[in-house]
Amino acid sequence: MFRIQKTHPRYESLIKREKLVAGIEAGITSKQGLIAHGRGEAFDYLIGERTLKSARRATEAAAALLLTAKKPVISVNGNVAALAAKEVIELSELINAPLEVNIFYRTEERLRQIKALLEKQGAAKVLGDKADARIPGIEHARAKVDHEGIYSADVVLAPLEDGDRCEALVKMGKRVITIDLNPLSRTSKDAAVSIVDDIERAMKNLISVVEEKKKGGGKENPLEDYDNKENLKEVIKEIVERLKSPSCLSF
Ligand code: PTJ
Repeated sequence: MFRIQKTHPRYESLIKREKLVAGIEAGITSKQGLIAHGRGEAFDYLIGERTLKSARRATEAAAALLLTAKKPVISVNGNVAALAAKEVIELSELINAPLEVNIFYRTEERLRQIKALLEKQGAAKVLGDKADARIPGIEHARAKVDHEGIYSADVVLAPLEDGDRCEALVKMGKRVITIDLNPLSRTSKDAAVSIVDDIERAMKNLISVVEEKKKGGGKENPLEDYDNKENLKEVIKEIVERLKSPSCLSF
């Protein structure tokens, strides 16, 4: 890993890039993952690299959905594995949900590497290599899933997901929770709950809200008055307000 000085004003952002580069070198992240991350970075810049109020509301709803799910599954791709392996493992333990490696640019070798990484870091159950079921309406290898995992899940946490697959999962009747810095993506629009935030920040917040809820705290029924489309409009309002603020407009 390239050594980044902690004093660098963009330290955290540069470290994320280094983690993704290391992910590529380890055969975990796809090269296309770098491009996807660049798009995410651009949105994060507009957001102000912090968690918006609307993202906190979505996180409350996501935690409630995960805790009331009969069969939740957490989908892990090459970017998520490079940036937030520890956090997805911690969440899977907290909500007793398996992880499923489900990658867009599917190769069996990369799938194996991601599974091995998660297991090495302590994941109890990692699915994805059986690939004994298919998501209907999706072409080629991208459709492959495990029957006991995503295929039969009622709630799927699918961060940084492709729009086609999110739509197909929703058509299967699943409630999809996504984490995506782009509030305009098809995935953000189709999901039941979209957390518009960086994967690392979002996962850390989600873990702490789930922990709080398990102790009986937090908002009582956040799903009751949660409307994902309205919340996405709030995300855009918050971004626009920030861009119009004096701190952004002083050159
Ligand atoms: O490992 P694979 O083969 O499954 O590939 C993973 C990627 C992410 C390359 C693949 O799923 C892909 O191409 O995704 P998309 O369709 O580009 O969508 C990724 C979304 O994630 C985009 O809307 C990005 O803005 C968003 N994004 C990128 N980096 C982050 C992010 N959202 C949250 N946190 C990030 N760090």
